[in-house]
Amino acid sequence: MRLMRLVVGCLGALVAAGAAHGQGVHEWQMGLQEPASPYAQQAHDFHALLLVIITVIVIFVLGLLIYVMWRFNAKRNPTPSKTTHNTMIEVVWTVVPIIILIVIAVPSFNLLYALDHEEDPELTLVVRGYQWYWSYEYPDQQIEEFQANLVPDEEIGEGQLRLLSTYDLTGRTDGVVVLPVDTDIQIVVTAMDVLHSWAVPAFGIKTDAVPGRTNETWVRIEEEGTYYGQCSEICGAGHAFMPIEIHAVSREAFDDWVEQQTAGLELETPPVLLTREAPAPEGAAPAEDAPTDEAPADEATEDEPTETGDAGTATAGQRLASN
Ligand SMILES: [Cu+2]
Repeated sequence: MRLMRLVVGCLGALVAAGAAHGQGVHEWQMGLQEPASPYAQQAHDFHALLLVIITVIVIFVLGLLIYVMWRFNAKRNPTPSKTTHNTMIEVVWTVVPIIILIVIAVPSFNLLYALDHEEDPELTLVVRGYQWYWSYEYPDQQIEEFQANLVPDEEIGEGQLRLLSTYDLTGRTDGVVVLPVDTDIQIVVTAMDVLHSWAVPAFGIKTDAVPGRTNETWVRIEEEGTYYGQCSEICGAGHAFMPIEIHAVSREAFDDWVEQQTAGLELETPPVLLTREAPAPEGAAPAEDAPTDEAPADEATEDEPTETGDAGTATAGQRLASN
């Protein structure tokens, strides 16, 4: 009884710890990181499905082995059967594995294609792997390539994590990736020297960074917060020391950050903002096909069906509630 209470207490503490941190990493973490995007959730569910399937298979095979050892050992079964063929069993042990593989393949391919690329991204992040740090660039926001280096142990500050937090060695920026939530973000990954891999578990992303080649993936972050990742391709002596730190913020806060990063720069075209029109840079002629001109129009057309859709759901919800 006391043991039972201890186990329940420990489980409760683990759940509480998970809830307190929400996303990212925390001490004594068990299992996978909390999924932060719809497709990370799908990957999570797929993992759970596979766990059930392999557990059932292992228990079934183990049970068969134990039964055979007990029932057909030399003492209990002195004259063994000489059977070599049984059509029924052969059909079953061919068809059942095929069905299991199909059950695994369908969600697997679904997920693979869904994560492959986003048709109409709202934001593009360019990631480059170097020995041994990552660099980031926001082409539409006119934010030039900046470095994200590992924070050395002796310089870890408040709220930073050893081997996971990043800063910009050059001092030009914070050296942290800032991304907006509820936005379809295209992530373009390449490497400048050797193979690296840009992996953020909470996003369900692990994309190889290959020199001379551009790989693509995408994410839609659902919750604000700090997310971490690491290089996941052995790339040399500093492989373990090139972390990824991502601050997910609201779309408004992201625009503020973009304006802050581009303030005082002489830009030919204004940076693309997500929630408002960017002020034209001083002295620059208004660009004819500035992407910012289209953004509000798109939003306006998108808003209408959403509103009616929401109203429809609300009435459906009310109808359900009144029943
Ligand atoms: Cu690397």
